[in-house]
Amino acid sequence: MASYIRRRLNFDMSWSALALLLLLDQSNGHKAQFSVEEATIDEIQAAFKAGTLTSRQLVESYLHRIATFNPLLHAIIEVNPDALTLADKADEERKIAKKPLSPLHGIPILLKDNIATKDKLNTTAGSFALLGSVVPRDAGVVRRLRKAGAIIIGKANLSEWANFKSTNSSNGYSSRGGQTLDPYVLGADPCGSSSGSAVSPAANLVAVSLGTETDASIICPASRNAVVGIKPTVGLTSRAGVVPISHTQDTVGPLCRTVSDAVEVLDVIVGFDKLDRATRLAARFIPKGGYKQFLKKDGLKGKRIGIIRDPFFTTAQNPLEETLAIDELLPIMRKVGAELIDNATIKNVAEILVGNSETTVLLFDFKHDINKYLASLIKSPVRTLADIIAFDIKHANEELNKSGQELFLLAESTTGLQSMVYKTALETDHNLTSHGIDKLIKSSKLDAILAPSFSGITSVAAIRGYPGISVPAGFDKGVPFGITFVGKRGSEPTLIEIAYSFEQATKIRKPPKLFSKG
Ligand SMILES: *[C@@H]1O[C@H](CO)[C@@H](O)[C@H](O)[C@H]1NC(C)=O
Ligand SMILES: *[C@@H]1O[C@H](CO)[C@@H](O)[C@H](O)[C@H]1NC(C)=O
Ligand SMILES: *[C@@H]1O[C@H](CO)[C@@H](O)[C@H](O)[C@H]1NC(C)=O
Ligand SMILES: *[C@@H]1O[C@H](CO)[C@@H](O)[C@H](O)[C@H]1NC(C)=O
Ligand SMILES: *[C@@H]1O[C@H](CO)[C@@H](O)[C@H](O)[C@H]1NC(C)=O
Ligand SMILES: CC(=O)N[C@H]1CO[C@H](CO)[C@@H](O)[C@@H]1O
Repeated sequence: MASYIRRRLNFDMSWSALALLLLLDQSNGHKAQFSVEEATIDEIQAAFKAGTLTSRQLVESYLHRIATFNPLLHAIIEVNPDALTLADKADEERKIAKKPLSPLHGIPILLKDNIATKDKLNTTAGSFALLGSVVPRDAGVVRRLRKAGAIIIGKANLSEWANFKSTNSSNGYSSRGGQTLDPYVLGADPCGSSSGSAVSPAANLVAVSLGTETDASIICPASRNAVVGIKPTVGLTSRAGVVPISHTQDTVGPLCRTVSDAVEVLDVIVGFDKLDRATRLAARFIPKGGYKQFLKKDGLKGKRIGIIRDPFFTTAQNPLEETLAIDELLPIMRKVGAELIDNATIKNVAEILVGNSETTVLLFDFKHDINKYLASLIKSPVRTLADIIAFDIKHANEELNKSGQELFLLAESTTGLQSMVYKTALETDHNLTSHGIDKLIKSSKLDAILAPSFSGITSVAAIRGYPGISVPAGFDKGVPFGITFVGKRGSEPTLIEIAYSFEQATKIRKPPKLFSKG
């Protein structure tokens, strides 16, 4: 308890220091200039409208911060050489626009390096094996971003191959991009695999970003870098053109400083894509009028939320600190009207966490899906998983320096999607879900469940493509942590109401001191 109170004092001090600096700034008589630090999409759009900011100035500010801080943070693997040209184009379009533009128009967005772009940027999942590969087209989500007028500012560093190469890997490390650092505590684990996608908005190197998740890869880095991560229902966002792990579990989602920013990005990237069959089924979940209508300050009112203490409040890292801190947030949630069902239990959660059905599905999917992705490339140094394995051995100094490739080898030994082993594992995951979380949600009439983000809650959601949202919940010795709300497929409207209301009631995010004026 004592250290938690001490942390709260630090928190207050950093804000007063920041306030003092801002005052000094004004007393210097500097002309008020738009500061990108903590700027939201709505604030940026308001400045565009008022004529006090152009996309070019905005992109220049971010490029300046990237040049200053990225050599240390390694959060960004490549910057788009055309970013300023695209900004000029957006500025021109804004001048002559006859109808309202998308909220993302003229806004720079960073993409995890496993999301394909048909431009000067490489798409490599952080591996030299894909350097020089030429993609056939933009990824489905990128096509939607460009149509909305967003500016692709670069590619984010990641845990190489989205962390499906080795179990002995370092979060945020890729052979091409080096080690991504957590901007709050440089020696802390930034988590992964969407590490750069979380660190970059956290340190205000970009406005907003996209990551991908198979299990934890958006939720965990969002949590460790004090940003909001939305892991959408599988199929809500197209995976076409994304270097895959698993068509069963992969999903693309936003990492942003606020729930509102994340929702504005989500609105643009969701929808049907003929190149990803899962989007056809999930399209029915997209509400008329989009997701912004669910940004309700009183969104927690009347929501029934199950708190899964066992085992998630005990197996998470720094469990005591996080549990105590989260416990202090519960009365705030109750105060704004949430009904918390404490100690709710998912009966078979241990089976999900220690069983191997999830890993089995991923290993079978990976071989099938990565071979399909590689075959679709116009040009590539590698065409099959076997080629990647051989490439890594040949370039061991670069590719096998920090980890092995035992997951690649296990995946290569799988025998295809018709295998009974695969089918049984898929069925096990269905059963674990219907007998577990589904039963709890139904019997306790829950709107969502809640647990620390850095916990197995991500696996409960992952095995059946359920969505989750991580929101900042506190700092432990300076390292951020979040809590995650999970619901059934298509429950994004409810999760957004809950997450936004929680964020507005708690306002826990603060920028990392090392990379801000404070
Ligand atoms: C893509 O990779 C090639 C080969 O290393 C490099 O020359 C090029 O600059 C890279 N593109 C960008 C935008 O960094
Ligand atoms: C939750 O359950 C544990 C063990 O059964 C118990 O010690 C704890 O007091 C319970 N907490 C609440 C808030 O009900
Ligand atoms: C890792 O890289 C360093 C620097 O390039 C090199 O000295 C070392 O031998 C490499 N280690 C392995 C195991 O390849
Ligand atoms: C993981 O890799 C590191 C660095 O190569 C090595 O020191 C360590 O022994 C490895 N651990 C396991 C469990 O393989
Ligand atoms: C899944 O559940 C069904 C019905 O409850 C059962 O018949 C089947 O054997 C279970 N499958 C697996 C793989 O456990
Ligand atoms: C944009 C950028 O800073 N990219 C760097 C990513 O990390 C690699 C490896 O350290 C550098 O070579 C790149 O310059």
